[in-house]
Amino acid sequence: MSVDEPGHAHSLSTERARQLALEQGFAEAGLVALPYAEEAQDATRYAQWVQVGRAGSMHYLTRTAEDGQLVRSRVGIPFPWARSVIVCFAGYHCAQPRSTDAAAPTAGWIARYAWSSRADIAGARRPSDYHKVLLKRMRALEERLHGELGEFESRAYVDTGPVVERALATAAGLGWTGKNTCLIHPKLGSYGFLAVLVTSLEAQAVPAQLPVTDRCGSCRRCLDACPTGALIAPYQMDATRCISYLTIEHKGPIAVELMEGMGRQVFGCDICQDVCPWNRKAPVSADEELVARAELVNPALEWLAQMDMSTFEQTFNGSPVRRAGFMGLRRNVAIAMGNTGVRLFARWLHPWAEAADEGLRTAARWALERLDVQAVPTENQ
Ligand code: B12
Ligand code: SF4
Ligand code: SF4
Repeated sequence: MSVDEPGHAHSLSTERARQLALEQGFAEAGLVALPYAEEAQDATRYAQWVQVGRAGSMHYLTRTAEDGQLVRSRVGIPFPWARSVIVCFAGYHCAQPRSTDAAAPTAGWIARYAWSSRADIAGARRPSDYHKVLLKRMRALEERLHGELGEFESRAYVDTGPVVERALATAAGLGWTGKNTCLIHPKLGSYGFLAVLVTSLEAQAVPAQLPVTDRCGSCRRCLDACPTGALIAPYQMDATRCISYLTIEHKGPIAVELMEGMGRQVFGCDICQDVCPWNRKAPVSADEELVARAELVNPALEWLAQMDMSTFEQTFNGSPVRRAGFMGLRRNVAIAMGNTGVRLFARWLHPWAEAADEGLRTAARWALERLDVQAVPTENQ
């Protein structure tokens, strides 16, 4: 079927967009015609979220255009030429345990999305990062469309573009916004990445896809399970309390009152998705470029603690975990150690309690106190 049907020069149908996305290896895809019906409501929600300080130090979320509007609140602000967005979903669910399953008391937790690997030319497993893996697919999709339709404006993004991907995914009919704020696909669940291609193509006037209705019902498992109270109300997150933000995005010392709730999470957090019933039935993803690395599932805290800068680089080069940084990961490990009740960890925590890095020092001192082991006194104490 041709994309460019008579009377629809430079236009695109949902079916064709979806077909091309699936050919690139995505599990699902949809098309949004701009402006979409809920755009004003989403823009208001976004502005309110930013206004009350929920974005913390993620300043890229609060950037404004010359007229004062938040750049991300509507696709048309950064991209005045945009007429449609192709939204793609790539699953990363796997058979490995959940963060909420029983585990060794000395094990930490790295979020599922960061476990990924792919085979290199020699067949060896190398860490992979969904940003790179999926951007390559989006660029191939973009190229196919340009081959078929010629000149038009387009921008492909995975996570880092100035758009609210979950709002677009909902508008594309890929799922609903759960009370945990994740995009939940009715069959694939929420363990999925989103990728977008913003285009100047008119979306063809096919009957609009039906929005997926909210299927959370009376459930509130995610709200009850969130250990730091980041889900302040259904569908509302205070990112500054979210373990994912604290362990990945936030640099420096973490507020002491949040440390206990962080439990054993050393990079990201899966709790509000691991308790979600819609992820119980979700199929395991067969994506060859997003295969779980066994060593990152329930990693021993001691293994992470003994890493020096060079082993950190070797282990996490090409992996999303690198974003936390060497000191950031070590800080998170210190907090997780404090939450284990395993006093033997004091041998790592004592030297860290004297570290020059304030984030690590604060975390290690708190952990020692929590393990009820006396911290080595310093001139500051
Ligand atoms: C900043 C950010 C974070 C922040 C803040 C998260 C947040 N809830 O806002 C932190 C660091 C905490 C974070 C954590 C995670 N993130 Co993140 N993150 C982003 C990023 C870059 C921007 C999100 C954003 O704009 N937030 C602002 C709020 C207001 O937007 P929103 O939550 O998306 O809400 C919109 C809609 O949901 C809707 N909406 C809001 N309220 C309501 C209420 C109702 C009733 C309804 C119907 C709709 C609705 O309108 C909002 C505004 O338009 C996106 C990528 C992107 N460019 O969009 C990835 C993204 C959202 N993250 C992703 C992932 C995978 C994660 C983690 C699972 C990682 C992990 N395991 O640690 C956790 C999940 C935590 C959670 N429960 O959301 C995926 C989500 C995939 C999915 N299936 O939902 C994305 C899309 C990245 C990607 N390309 O795949 N993330
Ligand atoms: S990712 Fe963790 S900390 Fe963040 S909202 Fe979900 S359960 Fe709470
Ligand atoms: S745990 Fe329950 S309330 Fe939370 S997102 Fe899943 S279905 Fe919705």
